[in-house]
Amino acid sequence: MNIENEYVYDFVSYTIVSHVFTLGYAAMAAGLVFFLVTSSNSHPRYRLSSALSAVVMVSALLELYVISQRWTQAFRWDGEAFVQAETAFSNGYRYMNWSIDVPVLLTQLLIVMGVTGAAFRRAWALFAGAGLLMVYTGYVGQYYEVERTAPFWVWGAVSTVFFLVILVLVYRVVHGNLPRLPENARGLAKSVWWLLFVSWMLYPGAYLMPVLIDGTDGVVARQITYTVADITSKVIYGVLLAVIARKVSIAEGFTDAVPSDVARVRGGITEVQAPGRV
Ligand code: RET
Repeated sequence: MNIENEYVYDFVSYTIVSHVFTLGYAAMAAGLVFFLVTSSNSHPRYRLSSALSAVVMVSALLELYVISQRWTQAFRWDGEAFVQAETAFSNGYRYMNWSIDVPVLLTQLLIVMGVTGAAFRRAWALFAGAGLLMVYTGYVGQYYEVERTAPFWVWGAVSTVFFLVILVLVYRVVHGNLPRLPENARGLAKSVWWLLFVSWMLYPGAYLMPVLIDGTDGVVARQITYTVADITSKVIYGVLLAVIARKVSIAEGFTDAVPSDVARVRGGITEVQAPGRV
């Protein structure tokens, strides 16, 4: 049982949550178009990252649409407030979505940072393993958020251990591979680390929200937190990786990236500038 089912909502609180869900899946739809349209801007080697962003967009779009429908079905207007209806609301859909998106988002990082071969396989296995364990242990814990008995804290703590493993690994993947990137992409790669760190921290914040803010304000704050986290950790993160992939592609001589950036057509002859000047 999630805490959302414990309350009666005034019109404003109920509709804010409803609108925030809509923003969430609309952002995923917009991201989907962006990633499909721009994937050919980078070298085929990095296009898989855009394809994976598209996968993340579709899975999150579906999940957020389902959760938003669930919100509508779980409460009904009784003339004064929104009260509990036949079905229960559940945040569990989010956890199921993360079990797709967490491994996929981390795989994108490996691709764009140029990790290949055995190093790729090793990091991927650690990311996928720790990612799934983090999500599923948290999933068990969230069932106890109303009573907040021992399992809520214990499973939350176990999940946090896997989260820390992921953070250390992400830090290493980003900073250990900076020298591989052209200079004009290094600052952006460091921003990816900060964006991931801050946006992923919002998820445990949302897990703890019933402890931090009790009542309907806590529910509104939690769904806003989730939506901000979703848009930054999936859409903005994907856009940043796409920009890095494009810069790396251009530096590696991928002349189709943005023709006006890398080549000047003079009298039908394409003159390619030296890598590093673009
Ligand atoms: C849980 C349980 C409480 C402890 C921790 C958690 C971490 C969740 C994270 C989720 C990230 C999700 C992403 C989804 C993108 O699609 C499971 C809430 C630490 C970090 C990035």
